[in-house]
Amino acid sequence: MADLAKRFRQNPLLSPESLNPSLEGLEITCLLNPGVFRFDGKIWILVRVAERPAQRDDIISFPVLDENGIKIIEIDSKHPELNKQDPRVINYKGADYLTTLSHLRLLCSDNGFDFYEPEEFGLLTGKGEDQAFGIEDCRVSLIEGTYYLTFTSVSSNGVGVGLKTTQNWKDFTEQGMILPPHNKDCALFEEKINGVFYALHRPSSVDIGGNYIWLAQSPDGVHWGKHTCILKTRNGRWDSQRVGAGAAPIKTPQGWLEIYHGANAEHQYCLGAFLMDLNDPSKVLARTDDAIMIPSESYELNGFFGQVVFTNGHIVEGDKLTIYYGAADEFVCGAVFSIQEILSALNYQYA
Ligand code: MAN
Repeated sequence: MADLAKRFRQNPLLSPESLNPSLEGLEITCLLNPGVFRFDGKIWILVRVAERPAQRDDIISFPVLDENGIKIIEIDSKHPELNKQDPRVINYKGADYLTTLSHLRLLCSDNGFDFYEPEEFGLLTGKGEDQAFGIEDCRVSLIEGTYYLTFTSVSSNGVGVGLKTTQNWKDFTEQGMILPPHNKDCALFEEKINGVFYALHRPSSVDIGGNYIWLAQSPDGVHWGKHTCILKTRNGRWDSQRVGAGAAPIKTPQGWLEIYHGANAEHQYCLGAFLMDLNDPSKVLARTDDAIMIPSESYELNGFFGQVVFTNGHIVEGDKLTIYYGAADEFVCGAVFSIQEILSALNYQYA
């Protein structure tokens, strides 16, 4: 099947050089995976900013957070107990660390492609032991006048889902870790179904099981239970190794439409879609056989981690779905889809 995305001709919209680092001595390495929402008549993105010091050949250095703020860890790059195969993660003396530290930053736009950083909003940075390696990949869902921010909290304790809520983007209520490790890719439905909050999330299992999408329910949007596995990886296909939800499901007459990412064994990240029953989203009605967006432009193929299109934020206007996405884990880009075209690509007899 063809790639259904109409990429912005302005892509990439933002690159690491577009913003200033949060601290002297750090560089922005990646600008990626924005959460997206409307507020105050504008389109906003809550972008993940991944930073580290300028790298030297002989030393690997990266920031972590402790009670005094940012601390830089330095490791001899030839150390026998260092594994640095993956640009995103290193293993040193048996423990995993991230090569960059991420925070979230607010940018806004009047036209959806020129984004600027308004002065009066602060950075959202990791806080406390469970966010010592940063916070990442935030989904923003607006439910009954409150914005729910679900993001990845990373530390040596593991990778879990944190939640903050806000109404004005200045005062935030910290709701703590709502889904413990290993879990990420959590997107809340933007309305309750039969009085109940619903969320998609992605626990990972190292042994039996896999990187599958689950559905959870909650009476209040903070405490989650009744977890059920709804979408699995498919052997030998574009989504064979991992699947994870994008942003909030889109309500259509046919059902809740979710754009998701899938990765294969070569770590190529593509996008696909599935459809859930309007009344009972644990029923998956249909799924695309093929990917609807495949990394193909140079800014998607080459970057900090190439061959990646990853979305966790979008804007819906009638049939027009504008997704914002991270390309090659380094740039922020945009693309437009027709919702009808995605619905037509769904297979109701999917395997
Ligand atoms: C994976 C990648 C990284 C991310 C970590 C922790 O390795 O998605 O970008 O930093 O997980 O979430």
